[in-house]
Amino acid sequence: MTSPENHFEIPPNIAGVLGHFRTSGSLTRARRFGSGHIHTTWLIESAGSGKSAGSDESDGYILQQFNNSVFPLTAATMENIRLVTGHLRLKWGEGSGFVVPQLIETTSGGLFHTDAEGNPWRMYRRILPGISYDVVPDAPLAHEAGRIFGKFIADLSDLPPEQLTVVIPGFHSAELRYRQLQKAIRNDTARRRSEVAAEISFAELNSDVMMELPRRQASGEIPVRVTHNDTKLNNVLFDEHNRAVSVIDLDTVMPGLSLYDFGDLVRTAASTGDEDEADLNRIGFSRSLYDAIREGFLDQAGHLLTPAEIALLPLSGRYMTWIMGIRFLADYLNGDVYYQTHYPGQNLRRCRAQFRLMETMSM
Ligand code: ADP
Ligand code: GN1
Ligand code: MG
Repeated sequence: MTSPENHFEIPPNIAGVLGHFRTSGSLTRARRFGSGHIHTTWLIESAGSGKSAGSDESDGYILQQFNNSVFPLTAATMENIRLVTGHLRLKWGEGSGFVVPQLIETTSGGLFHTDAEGNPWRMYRRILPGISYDVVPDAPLAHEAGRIFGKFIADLSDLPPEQLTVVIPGFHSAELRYRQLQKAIRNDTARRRSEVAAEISFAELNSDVMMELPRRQASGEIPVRVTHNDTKLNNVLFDEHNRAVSVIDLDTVMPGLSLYDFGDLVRTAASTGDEDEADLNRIGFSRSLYDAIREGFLDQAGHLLTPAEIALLPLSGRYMTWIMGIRFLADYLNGDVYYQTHYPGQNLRRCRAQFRLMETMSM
């Protein structure tokens, strides 16, 4: 289970930022939260921010310093989220058992606040209990995760993809990611190339097979849909009975392929190890977890998917695992400039774990 309470600290600028949002109740505490690799996330605890007026329930908020190096189209990214959450809210209402992340407006009615240094901030209502997992504990939980991401695609299938801005072009393009890796190898900015000869070979060896998916997309066999595009397991929130109740981290929701969503969930929820597991013997693909994810996903989205999409589900797990492996490798070569890292060599460990997982995959 993800331990959200990383460490306690209140930077001086947080209080100032909070004043720009329409919060209720008194805000009592701020602490770093979650295990995302992109934004800097704070849990803001409050007394009396419960939904009913006068309630002294303490449910709090999630405040994020938004990473606008990764998402330079900040306003368009937030607008995509507004559109998607508005659409989902029509279907995931009270009593549905599902919770749509709710943005908190700024005092001027905007979706984000820009501080004096030019950093964007945004805020959500905290979803409780909001349990997330980095590694899947059992098959029923993998099934739940498959179901909610299948439901996500199905419930957004009547939102035309062209209404969303492509906020990161080529986000899951094998061609683009491979070119970026080759550039990182050529530049060797951090002078680490000689350390990673084996990983570079592995990436190259698998590149041809991976181009199958873009080829099939280019031939028009796979439809473009509104997809989440960052469906790792810890972007699902569970309740205390391990029911999947919400999908978070909506920044990358844009036109994409169902196979990206299925594949990234397979990468993170059919693996027996952590994304950065150092002991490669602890990493393995679990066929029973894969089957559970597939069953849950198809239970909700099966009626939508074309025969080509269904036939490519097994490849999608390898595809997304390869994509993430080469992205971690490129970031390692570039000197760890994209993903947040918590110790030296973490990106290399992440890359090795992805490649090990690929070697153990049999679907
Ligand atoms: P990143 O893009 O950095 O991964 P996320 O949006 O996924 O950022 O948020 C990081 C973590 O914060 C999540 O993994 C989750 O634990 C927590 N979190 C985010 N939004 C909420 C929310 N609305 N309610 C409860 N927890 C949340
Ligand atoms: C990032 O935001 P987070 O930590 O959920 C990344 C994903 C990767 C993931 C790997 C915008 O996701 O694409 O799959 O790390 N998000 C972005 O753990 O690059
Ligand atoms: Mg996340």
